[in-house]
Amino acid sequence: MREELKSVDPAAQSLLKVAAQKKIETSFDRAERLKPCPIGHQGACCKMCHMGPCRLVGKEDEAMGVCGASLPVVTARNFARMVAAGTAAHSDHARDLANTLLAVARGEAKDFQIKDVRKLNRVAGYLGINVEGKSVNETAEKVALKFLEQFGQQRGELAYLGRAPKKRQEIWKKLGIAPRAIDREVVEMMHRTTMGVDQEANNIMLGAMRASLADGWGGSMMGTDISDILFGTPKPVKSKASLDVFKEDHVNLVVHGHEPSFAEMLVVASEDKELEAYAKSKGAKGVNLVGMCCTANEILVRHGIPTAGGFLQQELGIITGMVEAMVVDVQCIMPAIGELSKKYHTKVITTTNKGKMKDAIHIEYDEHHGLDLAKKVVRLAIDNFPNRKKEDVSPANVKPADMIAGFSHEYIEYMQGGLYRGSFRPLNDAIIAGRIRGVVGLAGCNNPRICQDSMHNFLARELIKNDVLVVQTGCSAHASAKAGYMTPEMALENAGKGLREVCEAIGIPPILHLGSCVDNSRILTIASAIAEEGGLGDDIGGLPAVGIAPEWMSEKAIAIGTYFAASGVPIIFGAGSPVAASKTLKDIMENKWWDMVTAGFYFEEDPGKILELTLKLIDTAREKLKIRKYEPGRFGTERVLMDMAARRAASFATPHGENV
Ligand code: NFS
Repeated sequence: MREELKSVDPAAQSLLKVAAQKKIETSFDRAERLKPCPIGHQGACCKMCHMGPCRLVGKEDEAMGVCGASLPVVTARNFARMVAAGTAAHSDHARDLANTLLAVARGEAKDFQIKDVRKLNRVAGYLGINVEGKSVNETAEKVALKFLEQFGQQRGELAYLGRAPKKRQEIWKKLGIAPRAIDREVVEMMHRTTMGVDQEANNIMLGAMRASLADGWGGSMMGTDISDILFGTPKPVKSKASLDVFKEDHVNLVVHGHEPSFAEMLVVASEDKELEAYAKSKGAKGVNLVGMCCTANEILVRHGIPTAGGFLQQELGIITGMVEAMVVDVQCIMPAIGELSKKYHTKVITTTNKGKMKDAIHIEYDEHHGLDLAKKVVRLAIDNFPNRKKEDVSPANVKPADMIAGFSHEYIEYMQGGLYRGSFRPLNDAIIAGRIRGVVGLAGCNNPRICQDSMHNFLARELIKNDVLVVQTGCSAHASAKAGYMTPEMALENAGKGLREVCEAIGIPPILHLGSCVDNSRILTIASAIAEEGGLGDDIGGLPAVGIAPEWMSEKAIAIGTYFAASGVPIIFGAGSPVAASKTLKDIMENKWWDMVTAGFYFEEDPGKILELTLKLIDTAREKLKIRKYEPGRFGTERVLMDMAARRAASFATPHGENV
């Protein structure tokens, strides 16, 4: 297949050509070579016990496993297990962060500090912890312990459910899907879907919603909040995105994976003067730290560290021949990079006992010695610089795109009214007036079975053209960043008139980078704030908002999609349906869920149809809310309150000293 059909990113295309010339097989090639099993792909393969695996082919009401399991039950169980796995991934990430917060609070992890005390106090408030008379560390300890309790508590419900609008909480209660504890919901889902337990598809899917809510309003939300407390709440920051952020004259160190705490230490170590001198002694000008996947998003939104992109860039990064070391932790790390690294001088370094890899060096991360370990890794990368082979160096030769990232709930609130009067009023008013047609969360992975970034980029462009405000996370955000869509100027040229005016007035680009995939929780709290601000109903359900993951591949994406639907946001996934085998499942997710949680979950592969459905869902929500009918091109002549230049002059100092 031609490179242009594999990716729309010119840098990726260029590296794919290098791979082809060198006869290096990548995931793009393997996706062509390995056709997915059609039965498993649609959710019709049951391998819950050793009487099978059973392939449930044939008519929906006739297909059956050896035990008698029906097709809807098998499909629902497979889906529910994906939700449980995704929830486990995000939540285990949060657990590690909660332990780090506890260690910091107790003075046992001296390299970290509580960077955002304001956020700590706000979070303490959500958790019902009285901060009066307590030192910062005492509050942090209480918060960390409360968070850890959320995993295994035997009574009650997750504390963060209280952050959802009252109406939503009532819906969850009525359906019996309010999660009790994170671990419990994951364990229960595994139990219910094992051989011979839950035999009713609708009930299994209710369980899946409950487990997913333990992710969205549990693990993911905690992950976001603890990261903000420890490492700082994001605010706009400038950076660059491309496979060409590697520097030929520097030691290139890639940090890839998901958890931010070691990455924070690597940021410090990569700027260490002694290590810089050491790099110079080896013939390099310094150390160039670059991010990949969601770790990239974490250090991008807080420090402006450039990103080499998302999931499908990891092999291509190594193929540039310029990566001295790739440090990985958990999730979305392709096993293929171990073998690939042997063809180059690149060292792959694993950092957690949970995720080891053949052909990698293992340096176990421990927050109690974070900086020392980070320095060890940087030193290792520097030592590897002289091993770089000139003949292997293949830059993509595509200028990295400029970008602005770092829009948090707190910042969006702030920019609509300042530090003490922050609100969502201007945004709500703009939606009510029809300047903004609706809001879309564009998120999720890349998948080598789909031309890389093609759907993300198409949808981002078309949505803003249709006056839809786009918020992005994960690899979807990387796609827009690389395409140069995350600058106010670029995107404003393409946005519809109404949206453009609002963006100029409050000083935001029409495509907002909200962070990593756990930061999808920011979208939940923003949606709650919009609902509570007034004028757009009193629930997340019913808002003119849609979530889309057009190129998904991970179980985590399924957990995210499910918690959004269960929270009232309709969801559309591209890249094929894991429940396609069962019409009953399709009916449950597209129709019954509307009656239960006021949102549906759709699978649609055609990007044009995804766009159409998104706009239809938004317009229907507007109609039901009885707000002004959206009319394209209605706005565009009125006075601009504060243009982008003025807003910039008001300035925000980024951690790297640039003004945004
Ligand atoms: Ni999300 Fe982030 Fe990317 Fe997909 Fe993987 S990196 S957690 S799962 S591939 S968006």
